[in-house]
Amino acid sequence: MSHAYGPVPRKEDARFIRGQGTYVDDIKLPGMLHGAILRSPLAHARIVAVDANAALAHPSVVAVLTGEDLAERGMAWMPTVFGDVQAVLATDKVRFQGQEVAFVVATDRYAARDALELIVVDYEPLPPLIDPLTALDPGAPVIREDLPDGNRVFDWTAGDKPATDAAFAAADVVVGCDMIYPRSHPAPLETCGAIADYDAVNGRLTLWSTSQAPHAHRVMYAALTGIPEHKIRIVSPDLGGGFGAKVPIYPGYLCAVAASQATGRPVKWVEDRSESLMSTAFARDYHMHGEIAATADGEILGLRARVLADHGAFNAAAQPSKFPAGFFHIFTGSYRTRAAYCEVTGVFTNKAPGGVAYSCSFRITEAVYLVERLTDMLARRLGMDPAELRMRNLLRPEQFPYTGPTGWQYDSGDYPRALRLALDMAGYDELRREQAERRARGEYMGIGLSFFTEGVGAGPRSHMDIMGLAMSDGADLRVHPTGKAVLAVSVQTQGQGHETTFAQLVAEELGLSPDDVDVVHGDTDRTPFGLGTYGSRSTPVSGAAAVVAARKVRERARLVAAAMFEASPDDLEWLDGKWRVRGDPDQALGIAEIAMAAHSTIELPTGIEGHLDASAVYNPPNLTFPFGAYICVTDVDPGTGEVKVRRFIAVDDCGVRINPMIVEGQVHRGLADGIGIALMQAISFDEIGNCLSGSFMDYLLPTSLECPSPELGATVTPSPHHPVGAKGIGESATVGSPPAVVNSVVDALAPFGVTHADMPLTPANVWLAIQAAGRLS
Ligand code: PCD
Repeated sequence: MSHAYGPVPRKEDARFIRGQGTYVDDIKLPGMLHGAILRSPLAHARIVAVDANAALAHPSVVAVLTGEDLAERGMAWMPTVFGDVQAVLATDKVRFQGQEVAFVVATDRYAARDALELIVVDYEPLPPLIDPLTALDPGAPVIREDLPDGNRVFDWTAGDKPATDAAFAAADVVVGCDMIYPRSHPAPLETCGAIADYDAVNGRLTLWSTSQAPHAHRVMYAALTGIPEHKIRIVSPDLGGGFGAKVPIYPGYLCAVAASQATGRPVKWVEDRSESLMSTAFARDYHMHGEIAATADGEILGLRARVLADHGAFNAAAQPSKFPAGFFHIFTGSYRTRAAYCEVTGVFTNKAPGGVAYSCSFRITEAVYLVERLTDMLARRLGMDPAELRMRNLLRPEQFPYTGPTGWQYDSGDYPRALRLALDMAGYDELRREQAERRARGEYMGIGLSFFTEGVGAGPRSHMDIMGLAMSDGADLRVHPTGKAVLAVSVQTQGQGHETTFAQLVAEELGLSPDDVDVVHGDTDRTPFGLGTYGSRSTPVSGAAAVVAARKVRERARLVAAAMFEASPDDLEWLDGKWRVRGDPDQALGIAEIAMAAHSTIELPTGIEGHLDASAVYNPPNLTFPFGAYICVTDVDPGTGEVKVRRFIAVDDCGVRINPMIVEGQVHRGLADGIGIALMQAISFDEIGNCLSGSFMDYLLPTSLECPSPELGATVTPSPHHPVGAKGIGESATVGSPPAVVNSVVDALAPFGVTHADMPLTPANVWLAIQAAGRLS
């Protein structure tokens, strides 16, 4: 019987709603200095000279670091999470607008900013490379002279080409399209920042920083600074959102470390909004050509895709190292197909580095968008209803576990049930009738579907690592004598409520109240090693570790309880949160009583040293595969191109829900993300590489005005390999919603002959799509 799962109010909210959270920028240390970064105004230029003398003469300036200064410390370049290198402060060239060139340290933040203007940099402009489609042209400017392969980052393929070609040859219909998943940005409300405090006497570095992966970061800092790992403490306090932006380390963090070492004082660096949008991790930027092959009656036979991935100036993608295109090759989505094949080429351009998994489970977002757009196009070509076409091709429940044509093994699913529920909730047939009536009146209403499958919870250590570190996570569980527990985990919440849900996981296993369990995270001195939070992996991996540790505690408690009952452990059963003597359920001991006994002087059975504490390291056997069926209803004004999202129906299946309220909150958030991406957002550049999206005036965040109150539904198909059957949910709605929105808008515009339009579907882009189609109804 579950007693701890359920819509428990979030424990962390008590401090957040009272303004008592502690974010990096709230921390003030005695003698702390402030750093600011001088950034390149040019996208591509050789650095001839940097003159910092005037800045150094500023009365409040304590130090200025240039690339040369860092080079002397061996810190001018840093590793990226994907095994490339990235300039911390540029020495040779600048490679994107906004790149870090110098670091000023002053007694206050304003003086540091002012002094930036006193630094004189002599740049020799170089031709910029902005359009990824020209990156591999013979005459293209070379961005990375340090690498052998010109502007090519990687070539990567997955699937079976001959089998796919054969499937296409056998098809009655082939539909193809070029589509762009634009460069987007996670844009957490709290930007990135750090405070470095180097203690030269003890050789210890304490770094407070906005980090989704404190332990992995510690390994990187150790390699880069030469400070031994056990002398480095990373503290990631409350985070105001992460969304993947806080997975990499950034030059500003390292500048703070070097500056603290140089000045002997703590140094804080916090980026502003424009710096965040222009220089920290972008996401997506996939230029795709997709094709789908089918029979005349709508049976999907094959899929293929060719992708050009714009990686910016350094390959700072954050995803398991054996997968340069992330998990894009899950692009057959939720459908049966005979074969599939994809080719992805990554290129360098003069843009900010990144390629982070902004709510995308490592590029599954791009993959879902591709297959869901193609499925809709196929339906249109065949004159079939898109819901019917999907229903016909969805994997069937009896096919699970299902191994797809590009190698994924989906753990569990009942797809038709989820789609049926979404159609029922939407009143689909009625919506189609309404659409026909409106069309007859010259009103443009769209109904867009998407069905997605994600793979989250990286990952099995046999084939998933980041920087060579296998993706396992530890959990330490201590049970105090009075039965109150403290769980220490390696992952780090950014707002998604781990302090509540992880307490629920432990409480459920031990028959405690979630209030009796505190969760410690975000401090490498107090938590076990693990790879951190992203790719919706906390619940699948670290949550599993917490459950395994709790079950170890429960087994120890069984032995102690047996000694207390003077019974054999085999005669005990765990029932209703207590150990009981089988056949005599009134004889019962809860964890609190057993914990007190384990700490007392009673004689314990051999093999039990005392205490109930336990720890675990969890190596997931597979990813978990959440899925969902989404329906978006839009109204489009063809005169202005304005899109209104009228309704959004979302049925999600993330297996067993620990806290359904938090799960729904995650879905709300992800739907807003997806509406923003589909309708409003792109980090764009002019032809010489000026970033045109450096503020929230140009890079729009969706608000309640653009987002309807979503109508949520749930099905529960437990993961067979997760200890409690849970799958991740954090990114699902961001993955699943953009294609539903775009399919809806394109459906609305069908009478004009519009078959596709690239995101973001801003009023201007919608209007242009109507004009380009050139057919009025
Ligand atoms: N859950 C439950 N149940 C289930 C699942 C889940 O309850 N079945 C819950 C948990 O526990 C948590 C949440 O829910 O609390 C979530 O989870 P998951 O799915 O596991 O996830 P995680 O790992 O925790 O997290 C992560 C994610 C991500 S990834 C992202 S982007 C985003 C999301 O998360 N971010 C964020 N969400 C969020 N929210 C918030 N508020 N904030 C943020 O920032 Mo990446 O890769 O990083 O890009």
